[in-house]
Amino acid sequence: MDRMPSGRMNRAFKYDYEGLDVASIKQSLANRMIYAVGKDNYTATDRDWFHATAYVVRDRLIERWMETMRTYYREDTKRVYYFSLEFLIGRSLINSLLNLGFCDETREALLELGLDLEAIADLEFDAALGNGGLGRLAACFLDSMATLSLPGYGYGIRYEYGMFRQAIENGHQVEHPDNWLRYGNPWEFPRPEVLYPVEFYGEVVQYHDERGRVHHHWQDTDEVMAMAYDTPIPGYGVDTVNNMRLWSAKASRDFDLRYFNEGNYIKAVEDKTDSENLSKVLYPSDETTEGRELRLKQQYFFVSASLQDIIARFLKQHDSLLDLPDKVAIQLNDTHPSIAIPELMRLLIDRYHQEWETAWEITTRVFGYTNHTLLPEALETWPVSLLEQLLPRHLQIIYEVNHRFLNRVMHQFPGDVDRLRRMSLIDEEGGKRVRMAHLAIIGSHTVNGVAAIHTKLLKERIFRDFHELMPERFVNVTNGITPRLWLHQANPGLSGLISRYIGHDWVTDLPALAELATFAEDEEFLEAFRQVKRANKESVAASLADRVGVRVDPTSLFDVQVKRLHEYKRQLLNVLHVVTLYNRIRNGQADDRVPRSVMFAGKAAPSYRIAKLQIELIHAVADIVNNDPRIGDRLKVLFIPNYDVSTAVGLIPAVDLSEQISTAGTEASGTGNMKLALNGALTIGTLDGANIEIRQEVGEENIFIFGNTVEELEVLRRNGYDPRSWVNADPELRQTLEMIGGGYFSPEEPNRFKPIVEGLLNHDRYFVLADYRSYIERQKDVDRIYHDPDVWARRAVLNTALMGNFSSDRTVQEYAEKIWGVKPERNL
Ligand code: 26V
Repeated sequence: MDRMPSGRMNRAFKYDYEGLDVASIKQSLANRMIYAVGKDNYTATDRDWFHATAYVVRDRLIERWMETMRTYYREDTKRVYYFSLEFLIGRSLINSLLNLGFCDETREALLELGLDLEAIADLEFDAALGNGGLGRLAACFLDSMATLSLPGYGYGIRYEYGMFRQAIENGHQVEHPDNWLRYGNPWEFPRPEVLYPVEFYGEVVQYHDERGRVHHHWQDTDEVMAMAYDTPIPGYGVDTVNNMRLWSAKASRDFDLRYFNEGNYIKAVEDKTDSENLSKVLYPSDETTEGRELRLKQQYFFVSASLQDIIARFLKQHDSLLDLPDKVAIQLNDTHPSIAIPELMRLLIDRYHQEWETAWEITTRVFGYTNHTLLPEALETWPVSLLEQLLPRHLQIIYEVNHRFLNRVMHQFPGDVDRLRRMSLIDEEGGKRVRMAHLAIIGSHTVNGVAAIHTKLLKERIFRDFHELMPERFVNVTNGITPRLWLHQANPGLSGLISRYIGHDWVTDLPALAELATFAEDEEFLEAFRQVKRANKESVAASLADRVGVRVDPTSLFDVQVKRLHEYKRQLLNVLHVVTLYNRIRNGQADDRVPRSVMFAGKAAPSYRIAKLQIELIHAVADIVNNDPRIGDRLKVLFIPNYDVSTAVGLIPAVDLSEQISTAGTEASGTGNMKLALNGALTIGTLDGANIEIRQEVGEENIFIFGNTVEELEVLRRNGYDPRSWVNADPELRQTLEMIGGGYFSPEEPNRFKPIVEGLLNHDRYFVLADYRSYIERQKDVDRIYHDPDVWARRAVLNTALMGNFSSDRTVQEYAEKIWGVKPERNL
């Protein structure tokens, strides 16, 4: 895509826009079944119908896609390139139909053929090319950029295997490969001709030219080819269709020839597999860096190919690379693609013969860097020794950047040696390592956090020195979510209701939901709202009976925590509440409590022992609680396996209570919190991440806040936090811990959960025990409010009504203005 069609093609190519009416769609379905799938009425399976339907949609995307690319070219629009190791897209069929505006027509056409659109759509595999929040954010941004007609391109890797599929066996997580391409991917277009070489290893030699200037030559490298696959990204209600370009590794012919010439055919084929393994699989451990060579190779592979592609596109229309920053903005989604900074320097200097200063000026004007985490173990560093081997020229450039940068710091803060040590790109302790966040900050014009408190903590804590040196570089851009997927598509009942009352504009103008607040006292509206929630809960209850084998009462309070399993997210605190409630019910201290169904879902990183043990604990508690006759329907505990985008879309509309209970100062933003509140769930949460801004919007009365604040935790830490003292002071907490640690939930293996309790008693790094009592109290308030369906419904409505600020349209607009300097393309 994005090639200017030659004049010849322009004249010769006449196409008709494919029709969007029922008759045209029906005709296309029949044609696509025969000519693309190669089956007829008699042999077609439901999956074949999925593919035929996808092709029908795709045909209608392509024309708009090509027109969009031609327009960007013709208008010479400044583009943004979103560099991300992850795009958590999920399914595309319904999304494309809704965005293009012929979902109902397609449903009708299929119905006339005796088929059910929703059943067919369920057969699509999720594109799960991401771990969690960071990857899903990238997908929401693509939707918003297209909807706003912003010229935004996603660049990433076409993993053959996405996020692992989680199975639960005997309460344990078992990982299975996600072979999502097994039946083919109808949305992608392979571009075998869009192919770039990417070099690894080798050595750098210096030479002087006739004018005595030093040049660097990187030679004797291994070469891997990057081949493009393009996926169209349609905007909602507009003709804009943007592009996501993902790279797949292909062996280079050089590779083959070397061994072929030696007559070693088998070795040649082995090597081919080796290099093609590069894009084989997504790394599944978020928030901890593993420091694996293959991961760094993936990063450089996609960054190098993308930059070559971007420069080639630029040079088709421009002569001077000095103008690159006027036409190109690149956003780095965390530090994962930050090797792009030395790579662009290398290309400018070694390939395009720019001076260092010019190259640096261009580079820093092109890049923006988004930080997504405050956890120290998630900040990427790479061993100098690894870079030296794998990317020797880049290491040289990094050293030079560091040298110049530290000189500047030395000038500003003479004699402050410790500051130099802290700010250096090289961490000298315990084997030299390159600090990728420092590289990203120095090499970008703007650094942003993803929620107000997160940005504040970046400035005050982890990047304090950098903020002191260049305060204007740091900005906040609070995350958002796309209302197209997370309300319009996920919750047709609520969407329909909203549109009947206030019209349909909210889909692209989420703040318009505020008008709903005027109906928060309207009996008829409240009743309709309650009925929608009830229907959503019934349908989830039915599917849970299938999927988990537990019957939940649809009138019970649906209390839900869905997110990656991580200690800082504190699923454990939730479990402590469950056990406490269980005890109270058994003791007759909870006769007035409403029935609750507590649901968990989320994946643990395969090597994260404690997180996996927590999954076991949830299952063990569920097993005891759900089968205790004294409890009956008053408390149910469920773990929903294999949480993914589709599961989220199915579940979120049915939730009453959203658990956002991370330790204050640990969750950068959270976006699940937004999805749930938008769908009328009330939040129980800490003053962390975007919870704080959600509280500001929906009002204190409509959210349940508990726990220590960042400042209070700071005091606890300073005074030497002693978790045991909290247990000694709280008999109910003590009983809860004794049950878990003493084998109440694991009678056949009494010590099974000891490590969890020991972790709490000895360190409690995330202050679970310090927040326990206030959490339990807040949960009681939740219960009290839920007792009155009117009061609850009113608060739920206000949540939906007042979440307008958290549309990713707003987020992307802020990036466009504050960081990218791009404008919507008006000619589309
Ligand atoms: C780190 C690593 C380390 C190396 C292995 C693979 C891998 C994959 C992902 C990550 C970073 C995870 C950071 C992340 O997902 N942060 C989340 O970003 C969300 C979007 O900004 C935000 O809402 C969440 O609060 C934040 O945890």
